[in-house]
Amino acid sequence: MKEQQFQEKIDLEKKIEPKDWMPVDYRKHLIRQISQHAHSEIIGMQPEGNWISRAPSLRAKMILLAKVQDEAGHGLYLYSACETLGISREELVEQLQDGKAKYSSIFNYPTLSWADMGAVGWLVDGAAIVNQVSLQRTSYGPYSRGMVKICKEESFHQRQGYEIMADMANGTPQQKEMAQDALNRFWWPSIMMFGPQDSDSPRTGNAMKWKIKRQFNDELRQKFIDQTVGQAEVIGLTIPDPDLKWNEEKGHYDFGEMDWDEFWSVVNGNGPCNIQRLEHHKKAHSDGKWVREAAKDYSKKQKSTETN
Ligand code: BYC
Repeated sequence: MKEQQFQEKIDLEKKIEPKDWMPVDYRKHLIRQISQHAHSEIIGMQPEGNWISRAPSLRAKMILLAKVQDEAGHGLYLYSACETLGISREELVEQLQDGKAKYSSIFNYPTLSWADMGAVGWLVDGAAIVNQVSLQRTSYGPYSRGMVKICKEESFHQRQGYEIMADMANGTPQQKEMAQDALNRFWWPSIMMFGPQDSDSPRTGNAMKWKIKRQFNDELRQKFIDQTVGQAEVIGLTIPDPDLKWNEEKGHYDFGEMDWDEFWSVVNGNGPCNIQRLEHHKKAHSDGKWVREAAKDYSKKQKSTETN
């Protein structure tokens, strides 16, 4: 009965709020997806943080710093949304660090040149927006509201990345080569961010029934490809896919086969930077222990002063 009422509410596009009744599996599904999303934002700071000290101008440095700081903010909104489901921040961090929780595969690729900051903003944030615009309509209230704010900031991120790519593509032949190389390395991992093909996506059934996901992985991937091809053409770069071709009948681009062995290998912890990313997170978390303790003590002290 409760389950039926819950589903009716979802079907009527009403939001589920933290204190509402929800099936155990809906709660678990949300904790998994929102926490993975939060971890992606936090781990995603590393490949870009790598270039803050080497940004080519003060303007570029300020913009990159602001972007990386935004990602930290996104992680915090998402951890807070996840905590409304009855799990603590400590547990979430533990699940990330011991490998039980995932984060986006894309952040296990290295950022080798300044042009990679362009490719990450343009393609990775670009892919994230396509996914997250759709998630603004997710059925869980706190996740949905978090997505609205995050999407606004992601669209600035996407533009800063595209600006870097455009400047480099219009620069010296060597700069153009760097931009093309970054596109070559980030194209396939970016389109794999949308997850496995629908036929291989075990979570999609429940996610769509409960309106946690609002569009299929393949649908979102196609949308991203359709909108990105023209952007590459405008700045004179070539997408590294010989099978990419406009299909007049479908009104979409056809594209080549993704390397699913590579995708699953990265997802399962064997990508080029998986170990490095987690080690870095563990070190930063342990170095920050005194700050967390001091903040807790301070807030305890404040509370006891207020009650006295
Ligand atoms: N990477 O049944 P499926 C950002 C896992 S970051 C790793 O399709 P689902 C940003 C999947 O979790 C953007 N794992 O699952 C930050 C599942 O494993 P489990 C991050 C992946 O959940 C800084 C299994 O494969 N965005 O914005 O229905 C700088 C089966 O897959 C991936 C989000 O996280 C992957 N790419 O669909 C720049 C959005 N793909 O949990 C940008 C929220 C799949 O069963 N998440 N897996 O062990 C989602 O929308 C969905 O979770 C996904 C996957 C579309 C990613």
